Amino acid sequence: MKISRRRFVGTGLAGAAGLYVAGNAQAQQPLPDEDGYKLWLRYAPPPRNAASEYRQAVRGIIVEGASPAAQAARLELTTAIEAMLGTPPSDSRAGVIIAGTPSNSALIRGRGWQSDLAPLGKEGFLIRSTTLDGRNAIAVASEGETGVLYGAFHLLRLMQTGQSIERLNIAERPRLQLRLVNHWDNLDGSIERGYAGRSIWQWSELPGTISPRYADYARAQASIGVNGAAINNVNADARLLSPEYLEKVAALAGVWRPYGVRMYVSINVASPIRLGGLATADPLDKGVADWWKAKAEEIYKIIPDFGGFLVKANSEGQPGPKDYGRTHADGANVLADALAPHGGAVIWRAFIYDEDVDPDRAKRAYLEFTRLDGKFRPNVLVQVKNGAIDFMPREPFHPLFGAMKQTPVLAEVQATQEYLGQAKHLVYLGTMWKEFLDADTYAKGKGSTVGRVLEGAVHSYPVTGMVAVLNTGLDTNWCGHHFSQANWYAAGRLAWNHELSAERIADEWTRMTLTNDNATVEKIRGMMMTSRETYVNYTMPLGLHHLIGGDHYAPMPQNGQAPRSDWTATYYHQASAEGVGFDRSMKGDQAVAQYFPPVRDMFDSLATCPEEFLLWFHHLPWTYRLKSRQTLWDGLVEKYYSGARDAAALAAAWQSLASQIDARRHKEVAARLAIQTGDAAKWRDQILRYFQGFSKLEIKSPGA
Ligand code: GCW
Repeated sequence: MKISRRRFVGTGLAGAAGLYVAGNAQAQQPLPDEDGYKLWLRYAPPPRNAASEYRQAVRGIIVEGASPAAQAARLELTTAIEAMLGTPPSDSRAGVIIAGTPSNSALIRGRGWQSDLAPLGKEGFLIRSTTLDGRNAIAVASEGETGVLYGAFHLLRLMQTGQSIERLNIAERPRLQLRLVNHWDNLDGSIERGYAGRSIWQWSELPGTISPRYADYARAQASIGVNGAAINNVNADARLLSPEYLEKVAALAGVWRPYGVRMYVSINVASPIRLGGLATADPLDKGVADWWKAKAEEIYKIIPDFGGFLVKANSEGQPGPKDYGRTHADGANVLADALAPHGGAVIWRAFIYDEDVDPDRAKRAYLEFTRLDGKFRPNVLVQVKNGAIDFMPREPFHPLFGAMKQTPVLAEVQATQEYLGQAKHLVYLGTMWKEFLDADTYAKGKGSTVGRVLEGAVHSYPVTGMVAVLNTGLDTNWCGHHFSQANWYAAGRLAWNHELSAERIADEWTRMTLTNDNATVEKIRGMMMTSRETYVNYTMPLGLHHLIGGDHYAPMPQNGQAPRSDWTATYYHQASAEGVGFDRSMKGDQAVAQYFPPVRDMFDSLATCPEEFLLWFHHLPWTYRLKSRQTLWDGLVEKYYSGARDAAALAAAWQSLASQIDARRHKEVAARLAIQTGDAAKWRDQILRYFQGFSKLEIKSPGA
């Protein structure tokens, strides 16, 4: 396919080079308005001192190879450097970037780095300072073309964040193999839990019309190392597998291919009935197995590098193998057998919570899946949400991490802030995901962190990965809230390397997206780093969870009516005159026993249970003494008050940066921060008043 030169058409910093000097503390002119479309790939002029270094280092770009992937790398480097530095004069004494693989580039092959490249694989890369014909050069090398592209983006990131590019010797490889996103986009253009406009996939126009946004999407994904996307809602419409839609899917896959983004689709398990006209979708039925085999063949004919199927089955009304008395393993295996000859995978979600399994929703998935461990085909992966309930503002890690010894487990996190202020609140999730990835499961003793489980270092997994439910929509800035872009960015960066710090990721994103001015970056990073704790405090502190109603936005602790008890709030908080919290201790429903012993004991004992999980694991009297010696009631009051106060402080901090950010984005973020500040105070008051109805204790507002 042809790679168009039109990048980020019609938006943002037109002809940015030379318009202003980033590191804008002394800027005289107002910054040009930006709309956020370019995400973190704005390629704004670098800080002045860095720019002169870069100008010396980068006068020319040589990307050998004619494939679409090589073209993509060439185009990215060329347009980025041009945007950052202005059109460089040719200067034979100055430097050049050479990029390629040993097989498509004689200049790379000639360096003899093959043995250094081999362990990095086709997605890993080297970036090294070297020479070419006596001139300084920077080489970006990989065994694979996607690796070259990733290396190019990495080099550009160094420049976008104002770092020196002299004496480079960088070797990177992704820690996880599948770095995926899931879109909960429906075929009618709506998005389940989408807060940034309608779906970016224009189904009615495809395959004839290819929006330039599709390639920009793929570029953004490649820039953070995302290598696959499931395009449609897990509450899946069977029609997606019809020939008509598959042709559209194939067209999109073609746009993504040069950027190393593979296509996955969510399937409806009842497709053999709904599409194929069969009488059953029983996974053990021969006709059903044949139907899936034929469907897989049909798909691979038009999408040869198709990634596989994502499946939500027997969950929240979706059909599944249990409808026929079969297990989740039976359901996954029939699909796995159909995909295996083509190299595809089945990603089976563990988000299931049938009420007949256990009275406690938090225990159900573990009970169902641990007994199936070892029964799945090798090309089946189980996709597990970070916590056992559902993307709450804070959950302990899901006990399935570390418990599946023979089945590879992918982590599912949610960038769409369904329960975290949606696209209205500034909540940076890098810190939340790090808390999760760094949590120690003790599955094989100390150091068995979730991150290490995911990379197959605890139990050896043939395939590894992490997935983010993405927050993109047709809004010009993709994510609704400008700061929600940071969650997309962080999801990719952490899937690439879960050991990166949340702070570093926030720093990178801020520099690339907003400004390189150090003092401003520091302030914004500070806002981002505390934002999630702030959100927890004004919504569900001390281990409270699921205090929500229908829209999952405003907390609704009074919610006691729903088609299922485990969709209410009262089921979870269990507030009464005596106290509050869900007793999952060994004296309660023993959910703690699903964790490995030291973790189980830590959560079980009030002496060691971290207070942020207190009411997740324990039901306690309102007068229970916290570590601070405050009563539980007073402690709760303090949390809610500090949360609302800190939300207001976020808005004030942003206000103080008005001269450092372009007026448009500053105003748009400020408007959302005003909503956040107002809601935080409202929610604090509503929730405390509700619980006060049980505790009958005074709300002593701190500082009041
Ligand atoms: O968080 C819940 C959401 C549902 C979603 C479900 C899931 C796609 O409220 O909207 O459905 O989880 O993850 O399957």
